[in-house]
Amino acid sequence: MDHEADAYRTDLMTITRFVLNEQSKYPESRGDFTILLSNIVLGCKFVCSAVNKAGLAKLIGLAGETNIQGEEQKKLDVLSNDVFVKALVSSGRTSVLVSEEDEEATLVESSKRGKYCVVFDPLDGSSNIDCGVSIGTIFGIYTMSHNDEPTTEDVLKPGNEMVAAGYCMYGSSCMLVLSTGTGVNGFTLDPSLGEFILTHPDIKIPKKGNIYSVNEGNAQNWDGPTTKYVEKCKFPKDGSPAKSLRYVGSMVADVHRTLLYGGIFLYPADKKSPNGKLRVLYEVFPMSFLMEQAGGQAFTGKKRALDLVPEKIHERSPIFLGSYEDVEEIKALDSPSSPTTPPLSLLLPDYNILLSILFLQTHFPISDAIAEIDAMLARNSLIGEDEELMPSEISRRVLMAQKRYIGYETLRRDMVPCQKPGASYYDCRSGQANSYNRGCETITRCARDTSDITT
Ligand code: AFP
Repeated sequence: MDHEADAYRTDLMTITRFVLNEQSKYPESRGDFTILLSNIVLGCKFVCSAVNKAGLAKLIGLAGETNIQGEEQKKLDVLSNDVFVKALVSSGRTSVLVSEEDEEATLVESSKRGKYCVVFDPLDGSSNIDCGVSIGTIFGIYTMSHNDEPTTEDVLKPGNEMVAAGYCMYGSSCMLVLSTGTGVNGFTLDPSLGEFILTHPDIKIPKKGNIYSVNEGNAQNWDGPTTKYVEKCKFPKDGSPAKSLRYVGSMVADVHRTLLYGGIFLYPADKKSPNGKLRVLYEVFPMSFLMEQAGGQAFTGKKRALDLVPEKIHERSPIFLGSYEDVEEIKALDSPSSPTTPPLSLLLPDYNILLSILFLQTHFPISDAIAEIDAMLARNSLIGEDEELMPSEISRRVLMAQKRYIGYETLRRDMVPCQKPGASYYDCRSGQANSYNRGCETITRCARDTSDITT
């Protein structure tokens, strides 16, 4: 008889035992985190049981309310939110709670306050409830940095200040994945014991994966780098196999698969949603925290996701997260120094060559303007060294070069000649513009597409 294997099977590491073990590494710890976590675990067990019974108990269906994002709330959303808010407040270890379902943060009454702030989405992916697809709870935990009255400012902090994050997935099994900042561990609920048991110790995401996960129905509204990346997944030019597409539309399920199998999950910005769809505090941050702890990366399209500093509790951000090398590829596409970034001449609309001469004329003598344009064109090998071209031919070649850049169509829709009297540049239609000065003029640039226009 294999006693050792037997012992292994009977020596069950429950989530509480796991956290107590962790706690014992910090002699000054008073067990507050363990108490907080047990209350989160209780909420997860309750929601798991409610989700399992949903079909039978008629918990699905509209509750007749809409949440603050204007989405229809389901009964299960309402129930899950109530359960978590009550479990967290009654733990006596929290001061500020932010839930996806509540417009305002909950500031816990003084007699029940503790040193933690919890941001959470009690039931993410709720549009999947009715068809029994995996859904989940996502949470992130901050500590209060002072003893004064709690305010929402206490959670408007970058994700890299979170002390723990996790999710619970209500799927074919109920799994809680947790990081307290020292790696990622996965616990599966044993329904007969009612305990989460450590089943996936020290989860590491594969360095590179062969799955990409995105809502491709939004493709017509994506920007250049996103379109280019997804094209690369489907039609790799380096001889590597094409990636498979998997998309549930439930972040917990999509991120869970990404964590275990590798690859990339993206919810990018698009024309309709310039900040993406997913919420920074209780979707982007906790999942980014877990990804980094598992050896992956999370990127917003501009910077490391965990370095974002949210200004509002329900703020959204684009997100690209997953295997280290897959996210590196996205970053390379977005980098301003990337050779794929179109230069100024290629960002201008099709009658650009003349317009750009005019534009430059307002700042430079005409000879400098022409020399500048020649240099820009030569850098892109549009004109051979001995060629002498008419402006119309130059314009035609520029237009063709522009079209080779996937982001060009997107860009054109977004930019219109500026209507302001005396201005000679372009405005963003999106309203997502940053203004800055070039010479004596104010130039408006679109959020991401045209960031290189400053060059
Ligand atoms: P719901 O809670 O409305 O189902 O939204 C789920 C979610 O916030 C996240 O879990 C998914 O990753 C994402 O939205 C799916 O969004 P799309 O339906 O736009 O693909």
